[in-house]
Amino acid sequence: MDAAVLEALILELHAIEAVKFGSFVLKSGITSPIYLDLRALVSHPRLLSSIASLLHSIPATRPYDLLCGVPYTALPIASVLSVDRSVPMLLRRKEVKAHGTAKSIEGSFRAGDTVLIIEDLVTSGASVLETAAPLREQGLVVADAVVVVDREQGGRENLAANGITLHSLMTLTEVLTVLLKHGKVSEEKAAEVRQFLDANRKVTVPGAAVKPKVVRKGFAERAGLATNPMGKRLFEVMEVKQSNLCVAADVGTAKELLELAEKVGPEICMLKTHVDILSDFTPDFGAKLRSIAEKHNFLIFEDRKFADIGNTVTMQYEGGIFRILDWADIVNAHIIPGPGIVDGLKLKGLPKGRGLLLLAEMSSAGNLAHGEYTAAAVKIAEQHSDFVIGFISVNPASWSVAPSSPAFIHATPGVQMVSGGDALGQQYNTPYSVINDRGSDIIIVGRGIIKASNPAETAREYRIQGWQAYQSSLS
Ligand code: 5BU
Repeated sequence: MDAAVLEALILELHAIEAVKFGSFVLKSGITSPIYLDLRALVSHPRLLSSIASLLHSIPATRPYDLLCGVPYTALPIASVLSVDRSVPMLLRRKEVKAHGTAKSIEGSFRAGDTVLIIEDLVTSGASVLETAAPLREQGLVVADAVVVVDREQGGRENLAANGITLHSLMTLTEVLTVLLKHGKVSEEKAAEVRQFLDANRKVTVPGAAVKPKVVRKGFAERAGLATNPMGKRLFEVMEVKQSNLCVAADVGTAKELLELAEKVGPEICMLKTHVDILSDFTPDFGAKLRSIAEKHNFLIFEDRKFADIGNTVTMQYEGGIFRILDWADIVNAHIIPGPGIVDGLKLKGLPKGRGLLLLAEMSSAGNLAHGEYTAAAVKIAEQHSDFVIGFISVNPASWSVAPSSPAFIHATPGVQMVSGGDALGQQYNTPYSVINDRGSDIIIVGRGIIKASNPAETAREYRIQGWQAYQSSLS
């Protein structure tokens, strides 16, 4: 955009108090010295209209058939653009009705149509992704998002990691520079905003270690190649439910876990448990969970991470209070003790038709599972392909020794809509980057879903993102 036009626009936004300085608590919980609120635009039709036409003048990476505004602030902007340029619009419902037609997208479209997303502000990119997910679920293509202001807090990178190119009229830095030039903000406040921006950029570039995109066989075809019945079943469930989502049910009680399993059950191929964190565990837990798993057709994966000698793990698997063998379809094991651990688990698990995942990599910062260690996991898996169904992997596309059979499945923890991490070393990548760039098959999501205000709806969004990423890696 022309510098003079940009300058005038920023001054107008300031004049209508769409840009404010002070101390504001943002949706993410962080305190910001600058606040942008474009809701005021509805009271200024001329400005609204010029913003809409400026957004229209941004070239998208591919031609689009439809527009969709992110609810709610961007809806008037999208409507004006739609009317001005005669481009039909879609409406994404923020709250999907549980009854009636329960449509999440309103308006006419055909699968394969391309939709341009319109948004007022982008911080992490999460809101754009929430709108992209149900559009993509309907078979619509989302390649570009145009926004008025990019807050430069990782949104561009997070959207790119989900296959969406972000285009903005202006960045927060540009807003600040113009307002400073015109004396609308003090040097002192401007320095505070700059400091805030530097401290909150959160730019993890997911592309840093990204390999060429993985091209793989479909899950249905891989089901036919699986030698272990549980591995075969997992592929089949994934194909039938169009889900490569595993929810990590890290809640404190069996009661909460069973409730969560009911809620997210329809969206998942697998539920991952840590049975030893349940304070109210009773011996009937397994039977109760299995009946929910049967009802919603998902597998149960107890993330037990066995790590002892063969003889000990047979007892840990079958006995004790938890009797994991009775109810968990799948368990996992470290390979640190050597192949004897697999022999031990197989002794108990194989006759019951169970499957095993080997920990080839981990998601936490500074972990030691890489290189030779990962290669050793592959070797052990190949020697026990009757029982080992695959791996806990983080970036299988980067492995120097890849498993020879596509029957082995990769499941990856450390997944959220936005890349980043927690305070204790967990590292997150996006569903798109995990499946499409890193070559994994299943996304394992814990807090991204269980801490959401609506876990069922959020699980649906993760399922769609994971499935779309997988589909795009097929072609
Ligand atoms: P989160 O809330 O999405 O960070 O939960 C991740 C889950 O996956 C949690 O249950 C971990 O115990 C589990 N996990 C992991 O995060 N990283 C690993 O390398 C392995 C398991 Br193995």
